[in-house]
Amino acid sequence: MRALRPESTAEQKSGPPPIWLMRQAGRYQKEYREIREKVSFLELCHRPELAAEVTVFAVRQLEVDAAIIFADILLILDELGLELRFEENHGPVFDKPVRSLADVDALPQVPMAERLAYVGKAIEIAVKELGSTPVIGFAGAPFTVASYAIEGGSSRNFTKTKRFMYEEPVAFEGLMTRLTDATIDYLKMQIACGASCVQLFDSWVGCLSPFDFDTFIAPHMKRLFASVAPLSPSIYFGTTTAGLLERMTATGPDIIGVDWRMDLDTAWSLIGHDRGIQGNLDPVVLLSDRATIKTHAARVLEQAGGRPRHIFNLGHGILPQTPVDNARYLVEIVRELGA
Ligand code: 1CP
Repeated sequence: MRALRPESTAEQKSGPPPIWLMRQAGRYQKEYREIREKVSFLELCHRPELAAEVTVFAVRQLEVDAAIIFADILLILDELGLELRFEENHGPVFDKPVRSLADVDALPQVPMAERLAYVGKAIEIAVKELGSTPVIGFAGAPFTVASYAIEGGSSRNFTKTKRFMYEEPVAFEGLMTRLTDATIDYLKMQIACGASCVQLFDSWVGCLSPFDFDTFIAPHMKRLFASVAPLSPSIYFGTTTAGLLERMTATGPDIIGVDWRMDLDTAWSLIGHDRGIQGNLDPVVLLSDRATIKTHAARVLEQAGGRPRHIFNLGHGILPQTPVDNARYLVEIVRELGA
């Protein structure tokens, strides 16, 4: 938890940075695939004992410093009635996308914390199992979640999302407000259930211009972080965010998560060293040999400069074809080099 605390200063430097890996529980693990042969992904999310089991297993297998609760950023949309399903080899599909003001107005008012209580239950179980290892709670940031709602699934260029934002600003604003309310409710519940910190996944926000971020996104993120700040530290993660880092920082998170498309030291200068940074090894490096992993991990550590508020992580989720041994080696080498 040291990395999360603002009072950490350069003078206090000691030891390697904390490390965890985005998507550390998942398909690259044989044990996860075995569970998934018996239950669907959504069933796994809905069963607290099983969700906690895969969460805890990842921590023990990789020997990382934090757990992230097993869940998904899209669960919130399912509860809003968009009818989430996962198509084989195709990813998420929503049969009832949001494409008009009428669609936004028709979204049901649901008690989100209550509906997603099964995630809270999984957090409680994982916290109990893990003792002093912190459990990170999470949600999708409203823009990234809105993109799935509007596109009806994954997207490459976010054309439907952006057209909706430009042509129907009132409806888009309404959708963002609804998602922000639901996300605040959901995160507060996760913190109450024992999450030590929360991460907001704004994976696709980097598709926006700085002007669009300021106009359509920033006010919602400010409200979100202001609501969470009294209760828990927060991490704001996005990819291809080089043009947005100062703006993301200004919305109020404690830590910014960055991908590998930018040097960590350059990113940290833009964010400001009074904030923490998380990242930023390219997940593809983990498909390589040990010498390559060591070289690239050393570069990230060098760029972090031994400052105490660095959390070592990948720049995006671990890839399904990653050998488990390579992920374990990364954790080992970061501890060794950072010592
Ligand atoms: O078993 C399977 O096939 C399911 C694959 C899978 C997994 C393991 C999905 C479907 N979600 C998850 C778990 C998950 N998702 C976690 C918890 C596990 C952990 O980190 O250890 C987290 C934090 C997420 C977050 C998530 N889901 C994001 C944000 C992070 C990111 O990678 O950018 C996004 C975009 C999703 C949506 C999603 N969930 C699953 C799929 C296939 C997708 C679509 C991704 C896309 O559009 O490209």
